[in-house]
Amino acid sequence: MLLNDYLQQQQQDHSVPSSLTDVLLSISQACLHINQAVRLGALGNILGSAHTGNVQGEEQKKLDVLANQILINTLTSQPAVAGLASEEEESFVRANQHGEYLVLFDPLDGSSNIDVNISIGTIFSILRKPAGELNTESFLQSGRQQVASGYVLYGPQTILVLTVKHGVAMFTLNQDNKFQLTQDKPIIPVQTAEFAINMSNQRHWQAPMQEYIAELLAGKTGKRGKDFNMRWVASMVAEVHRILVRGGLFTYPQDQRDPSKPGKLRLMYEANPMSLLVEQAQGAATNTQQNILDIQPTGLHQRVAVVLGSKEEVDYLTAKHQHI
Ligand code: AHM
Ligand code: MG
Repeated sequence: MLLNDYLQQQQQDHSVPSSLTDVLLSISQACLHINQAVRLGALGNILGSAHTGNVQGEEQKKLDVLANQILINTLTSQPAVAGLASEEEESFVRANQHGEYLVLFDPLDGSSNIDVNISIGTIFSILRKPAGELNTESFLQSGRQQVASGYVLYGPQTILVLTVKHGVAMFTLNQDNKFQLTQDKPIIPVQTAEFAINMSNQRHWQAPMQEYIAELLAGKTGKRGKDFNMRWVASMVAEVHRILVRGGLFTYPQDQRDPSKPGKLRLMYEANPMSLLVEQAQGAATNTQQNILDIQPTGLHQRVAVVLGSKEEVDYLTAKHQHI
């Protein structure tokens, strides 16, 4: 089944509005353009730095800038879109006056992996536009309010994963350059023996995280009584995809370096859309103090600690944080 047919079925079975499916189709079109650029790499002159910085002072790669522009161009001409917010833009972007939806995105996630040909992705989140004048507050809705979210993974295969809040669907880009349904309603196993964390930050972690990872590393001979395996791709899209396929725990924790930055990942462009997918696949997502989807945002570019994946493992780690 192709993406179009899947979305039509969602309209019929779950009354998903046709305007929402239009937005999702526009996002998928934009991602096909991004995919073409990714596949060409050096031949498309898309590798390397753009020699510019984004709003958060991070160096932008050429592909960050290109992917951002492709999404903005495509979505501002989609009538159902009222406004956009991007990890790469300081303020929101106005689209169509009568649009019903707001689209928030990280155009190119995993930027440090672009030049070395390791999986990268695009992450998106869709909210309803509240009534009245469009302003920054219109976007500051909790993750629970999302009507859809998803990502496109530019890996060995190009894969689109989305939810319209009736389970998760995974599509693989076929030879005709169309997204074809390859897995419907994946379920994340509740238990796991695999974790993902950037170990180089260990000295900065808070005590509960130190204790938790030490238990995992102790393996069979430690408190947990089993061996754990570790993965770290440094592309959240690839990590979440692995967890949707075979389970696991992913965390980018808050650490002691800068108290004004609770974590590296962004609530609106990364944590919320991924948490919705994980929850729709029966996993869990938390900042260790509350469900990520219940956080009331205070800023477009706000950061958050993230723990997500197999439910029992997320609950185990969360319990360790209850006494700090
Ligand atoms: P980006 O949006 O600038 O690419 O940063 C987000 C990425 C995530 O995909 C990934 O989990 C994390 O940053 C990796 O960070 P680190 O390089 O510190 O391991
Ligand atoms: Mg990014």
